[in-house]
Amino acid sequence: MNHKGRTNPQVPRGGGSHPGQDPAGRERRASARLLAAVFALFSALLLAPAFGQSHNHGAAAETAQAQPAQTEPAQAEPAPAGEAAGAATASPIVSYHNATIFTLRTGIAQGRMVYIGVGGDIDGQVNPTLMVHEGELVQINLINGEGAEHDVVIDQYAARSAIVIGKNASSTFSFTATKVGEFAYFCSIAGHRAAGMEGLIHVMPGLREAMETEGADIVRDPADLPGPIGQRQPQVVRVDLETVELEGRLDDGTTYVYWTFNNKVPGPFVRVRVGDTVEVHLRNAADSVMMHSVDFHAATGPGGGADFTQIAPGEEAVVTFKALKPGIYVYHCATPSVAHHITSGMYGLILVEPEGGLPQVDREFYVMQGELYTVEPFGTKGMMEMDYDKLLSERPEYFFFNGSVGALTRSHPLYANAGETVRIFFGVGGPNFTSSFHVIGEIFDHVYSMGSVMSPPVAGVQTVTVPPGGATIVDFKIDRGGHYVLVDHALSRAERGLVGYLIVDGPENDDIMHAGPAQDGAE
Ligand SMILES: [Cu+2]
Repeated sequence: MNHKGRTNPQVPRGGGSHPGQDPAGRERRASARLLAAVFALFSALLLAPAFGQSHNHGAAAETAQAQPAQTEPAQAEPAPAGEAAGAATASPIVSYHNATIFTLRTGIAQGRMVYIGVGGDIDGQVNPTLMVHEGELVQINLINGEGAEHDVVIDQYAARSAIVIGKNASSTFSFTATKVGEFAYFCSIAGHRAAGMEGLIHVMPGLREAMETEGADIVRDPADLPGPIGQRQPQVVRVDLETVELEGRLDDGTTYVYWTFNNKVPGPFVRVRVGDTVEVHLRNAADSVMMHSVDFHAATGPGGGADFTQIAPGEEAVVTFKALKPGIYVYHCATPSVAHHITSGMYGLILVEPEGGLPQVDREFYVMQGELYTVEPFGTKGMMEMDYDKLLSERPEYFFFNGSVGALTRSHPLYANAGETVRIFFGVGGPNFTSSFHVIGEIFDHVYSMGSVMSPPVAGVQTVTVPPGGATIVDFKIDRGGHYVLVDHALSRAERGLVGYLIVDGPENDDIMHAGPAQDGAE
């Protein structure tokens, strides 16, 4: 299981595929766009099923090792069509795929012979229109649903399936959609096309990325963190992390291909106590493009674990470390170019509780700040492309909490009640910008400066500075209701997405603050 020291020559070890690093950058960028487009498509099609196979992982990883990364698997070995598109991911053969897959089952609808879509957007549709983009590799699986002989033919591409004979027989074929337009697919068995077995394949011009406006929700809910450990003896704690690349929603109508731990930004909040042994199982999803790894700032040892966890898609690595010092620490991917991996979303926090835990509060939250470097200016619709030059010269377009613009305003504000004590574990993934973290309308009662819980907290703080790769803990009691605003007090960044709400239920007009002049005798 432990792949330490193993290298995979088929997959570039970082750097190689980053656009903009060399004079050939333009061309590479173009291919990266294509790759990204293809990937986006695949993440949509296959991500959910990819999770279902996590238990097969060991075997899948071994098989994937033997697969050249460049193989076009859909052509190399068609998946059994009877399993439908989703199940195709169970085979590592199609893990590096870059095909758009449709599955059609033959059947009868309203007295006519038809094709019926299986899985994905076309599920259940009669003679579905197959939407693809120019240049995409298209794979069509045909399943015989009722027992008569059938096939699928697309004349314009000179593409056709084998004839499927007998119920549940299946066949698969693929072709590259080089011609733009609408073309018929149909059954070539005599009379079947006229009987209803005909549909359209619509090949749209341009890359898919230009059309995509929606993406997966990659936002980590700030309330999504494990509860306090408190009193218990040190033990072995297993941590499962999966590196997943997916097209996610960056803003309304704007997406980006995030690289994540466990599909969200930041990655899962890891909580252990001092003296625990942390056994980290890092799995790189089979449909990843990049190698990934993990560096725990809470660990003592080479690369914080990154030296033992550089893994190719489909692989798994295990590294174990002792949590020697309590504190709040960042973890992040440490595969070159590290800045690229971090900006794309590969960071999270680990809390190593001191013996007995932290003082109790009513609510705890998990917030991390990051910035993103896109070719397109802030506010552009469509799918964003990472800009390596901007990354190197530290000129971000986007700043955000928890992975996207609006993550902590529109989708997941922090909620509390007046009178409660609140704690925010706040970290900066970055990769480059130091945060001047502040909650507008509040004063931090306690700040665990520099993330240290071994030193006494500082009392009564307005704004706390948190460097990239650093974290802090702030506690405060909320005295009254109202909307409070989380910001980096370098407020230009709020205009680029960096803002969050703390919505507090409770009386909003009281003697601590109220509209108008001081009231007689009250103050
Ligand atoms: Cu990575």
